[in-house]
Amino acid sequence: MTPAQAFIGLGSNLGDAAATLRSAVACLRKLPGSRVTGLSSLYRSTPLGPPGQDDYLNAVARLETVLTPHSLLQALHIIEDRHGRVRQQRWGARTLDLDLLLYGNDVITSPDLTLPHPEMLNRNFVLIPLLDIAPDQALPDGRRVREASTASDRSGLSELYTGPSWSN
Ligand code: A4P
Ligand code: MG
Repeated sequence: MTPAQAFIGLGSNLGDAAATLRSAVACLRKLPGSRVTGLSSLYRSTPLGPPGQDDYLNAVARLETVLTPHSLLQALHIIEDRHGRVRQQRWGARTLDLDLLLYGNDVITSPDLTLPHPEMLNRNFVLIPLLDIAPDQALPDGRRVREASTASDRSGLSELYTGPSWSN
């Protein structure tokens, strides 16, 4: 089976967020039938959502995988759970959030999975790290992410570590 290329958004704003994201990347590297082929810089970002939350740390990873989109999503949920993720308030604080942003050119609208991730083009904390590792990334509709995005400014975003070495 030819592997698909998937992009995963990582976010954390509870506890030692940098350690959590480092550990999450280590888990991604161990996923069966998968290989991490790219990792963005690590960013600090202003929280989107309910007030009173700490800043987030965000990054994006590229994965080559033979897992199906749904089994990959399930694997991401297991990694979230392993890091103490408790689903409470929508957009509320979390130890680890793993979003499947893109999976090849798949377009999916099912109750538990929407692809491409519906908010990815509106969030600079997803777009800027994605463009770090895949500057010419295309969407299923053929447009480039760069052209389709509405959030390529860097307001509220600061690069903490340049390049992928933060995860080592
Ligand atoms: N789901 C559907 N499609 C997907 C997909 N492509 N990837 C479903 C991942 N999950 C997907 O997600 C809710 C349900 O969405 C899941 O059961 C899954 O089957 P969740 O992670 O349990 O809940 P959530 O994260 O609270 O809600 P939501 O709407 O996914 O929030 P987001 O979009 O993940 O946003 N601010 C900053 N600065 N940085 C952040 O990273 N993140 C969020 C969360 C809010 N504010 C933030 C950040
Ligand atoms: Mg989520």
